[in-house]
Amino acid sequence: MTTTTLDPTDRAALSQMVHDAVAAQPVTDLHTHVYAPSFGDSGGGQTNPDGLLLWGIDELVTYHYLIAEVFRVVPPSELSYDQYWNMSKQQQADHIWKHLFVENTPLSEAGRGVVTCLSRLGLDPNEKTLEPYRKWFSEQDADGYIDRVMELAGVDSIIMTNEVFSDHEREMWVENPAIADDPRFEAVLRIDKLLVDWPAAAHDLREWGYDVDDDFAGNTVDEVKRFLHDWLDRMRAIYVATSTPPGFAYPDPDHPERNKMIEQCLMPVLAQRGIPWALMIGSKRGINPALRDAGDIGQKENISAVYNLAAGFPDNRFMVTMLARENQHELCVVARKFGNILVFGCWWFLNNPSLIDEITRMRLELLGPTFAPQHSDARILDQLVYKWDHSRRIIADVLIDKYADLIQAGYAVSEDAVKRDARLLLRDNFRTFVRG
Ligand code: FIX
Ligand code: ZN
Repeated sequence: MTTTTLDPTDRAALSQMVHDAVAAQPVTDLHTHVYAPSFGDSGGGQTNPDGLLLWGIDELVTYHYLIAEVFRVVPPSELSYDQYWNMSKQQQADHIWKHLFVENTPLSEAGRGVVTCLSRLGLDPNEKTLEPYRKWFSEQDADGYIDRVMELAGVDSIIMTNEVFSDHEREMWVENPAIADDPRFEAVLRIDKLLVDWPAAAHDLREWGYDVDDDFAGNTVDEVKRFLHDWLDRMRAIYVATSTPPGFAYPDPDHPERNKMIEQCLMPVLAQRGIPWALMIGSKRGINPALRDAGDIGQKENISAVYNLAAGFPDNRFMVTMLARENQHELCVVARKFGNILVFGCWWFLNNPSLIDEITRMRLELLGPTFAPQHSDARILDQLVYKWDHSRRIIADVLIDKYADLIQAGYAVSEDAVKRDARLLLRDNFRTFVRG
């Protein structure tokens, strides 16, 4: 039991104590798009282009955030979208490296992230071409590299996003139900299509042997529940996730089948199994479809769906993240009213230092240490290194100010308390919430 309490006037000691505690705390990365190597390794030297595990310099540099950014430097009038997409992955990476990292300064968060990754891996981030990095990455093996990245990032578990409505991924699960038996990874059942496009999802379920009707008649409710149980069992999923459609509402008078899906299928199954539903609210997909994954935006959504669900299903638990900066304060206020809500992450376009600082400060002031401040949303394994390096520093800086305010008010801040709070914020709030 370390009962060191701080000299209230010693800000430097406080700062060191908090940064050390946050840096040392293993984090469970509760939402990523990173896959175990058993899903196919397309990283390093591009061994398997159909693999779902992405890593290495060409993947890092062609992250969809950077694709969007390079088209601001070299607009489609100079290099059309088709010309870009017809390039090889290496040619795409060379194009981005030249225009965002060599001829311009990588001042964006996604740009700085690549620099942080390379530096933390012990490489010089100032190379004029990608060849030196390609050589280094070609000498790494996926399994050992995963361990190295997790160690550098301080990540104790990589929580995947497993897309049951992706034919490519679903077939892997059907062929090999043990595909995710890798202690470094845990699975999450992602079911957007069930909520976003029920008729299309119903067609898929019928193809897979579930007796469902578009109008929810007959055995539909029982069969959707069977589908959910089957995949929750197969994946041993620790929660179910949905990126909700624009204008998401609950209840939604214009989408009676969505209300039924939630009320009669999803909520009963998740309550019975004691696992949460992660609501990811505020994306608007494909406003520039030529950019593919980079073509989405975020928009303000109606907070009433969140409090109607939390109030309407008190036996269910809801992880909630919202994509619009404008939704953050009201989400905190709603979470104050419902203990079955876990607010999490600075999602996607909020995953920038200025907004992580603002949002984390707001959350601590309204919720205390009862939320999960961040997830990486990494699509490429190596990104864990920069996303957690950057976020840990900001979370620690915000905590320092909050502890300083407390000390100023006369509260004795101990090293144990600081370590406990870091443990709650970076791992245990989430772990406790998914266990229920
Ligand atoms: O819906 C999601 O899980 C989003 O995070 C992704 O669709 C998005 O492309 C992303 O990776 C954001 O960081
Ligand atoms: Zn995501």
